[in-house]
Amino acid sequence: MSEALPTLAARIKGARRLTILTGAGVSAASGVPTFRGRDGLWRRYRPEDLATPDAFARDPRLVWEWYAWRRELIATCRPNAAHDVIAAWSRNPGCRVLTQNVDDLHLQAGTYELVRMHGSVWELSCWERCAPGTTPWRDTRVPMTNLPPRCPHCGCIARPAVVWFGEALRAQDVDAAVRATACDVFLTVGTSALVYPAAGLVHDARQQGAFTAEINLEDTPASAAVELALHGSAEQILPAIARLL
Ligand code: BJW
Repeated sequence: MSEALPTLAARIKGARRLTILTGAGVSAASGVPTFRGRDGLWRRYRPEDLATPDAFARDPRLVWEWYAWRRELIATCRPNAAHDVIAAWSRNPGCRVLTQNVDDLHLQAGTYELVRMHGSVWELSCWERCAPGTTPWRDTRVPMTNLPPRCPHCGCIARPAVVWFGEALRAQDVDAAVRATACDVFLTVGTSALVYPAAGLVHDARQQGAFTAEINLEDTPASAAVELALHGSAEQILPAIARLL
């Protein structure tokens, strides 16, 4: 670790194009539960019961109760030191931030050039895909009453504007993420590197010649593929790197 921090800091300092991919671990210190970690959400709930279009079709109220509960929890959370460092770096030209997180804490921290690959729990869209309702709208009500909420355009059921398993990511987000793999340094932070297409980006970046690094509490499938795998918490390591720049 002692050598690794200055090495990564020097790479970041020398990079014209820096891309950062984040996952739930970046928000863990803010109090947002991860999915697969030690108190992760998938330890208590089955993804197929709650985070698929089939689950929503079967029981929209149940799925909405889960999202309403998560929204209440996230509403009490604030960005942590990891979000703050990433937001500061994002103001440098050539820095792009890709997040799988739906909590919007990167936005709250003031991150520029942010791609929210899996959407946001604070946005809704029309389940029936009526034309105006395919553009997500913001709804930050906490607590949510009268579940499930309705589409303001057609009156049908609304859904969380997040990407569930088996659903395609928005084309513009995939395009932006793929473009961002053409970079000098690709840093993957706080993600289990299990969920595609996000998990494939670090490999694409490396193939194009980027220096790749990972920050995580533990090894992931990406660890063996990156040049530098740093074990530790994002909220400690990122500020430590920022101090070296
Ligand atoms: C810390 C820390 C600290 C803790 N500091 N670290 C290719 C191969 C295999 C499968 C597929 C494939 N392509 C597609 C698939 C299927 C599927 C998939 O990937 N399945 C795998 C699980 C096998 N992918 C999809 O279905 C995607 N869609 C798709 O590809 O569509 C194709 C298509 C095309 C055309 C038509 C139709 C379809 C969609 C994936 C959507 C994922 N959605 C979720 C839910 C979002 C909504 C919600 O939040 O409710 O996104 S699932 C969940 O996982 C959420 C997350 O964004 C995502 C990733 O999780 P993340 O962020 O990595 O969190 P964790 O908990 O897994 O890990 C946390 C990490 O942090 C851990 O490693 C900790 O150690 C670490 N950590 N504290 C640093 N303080």
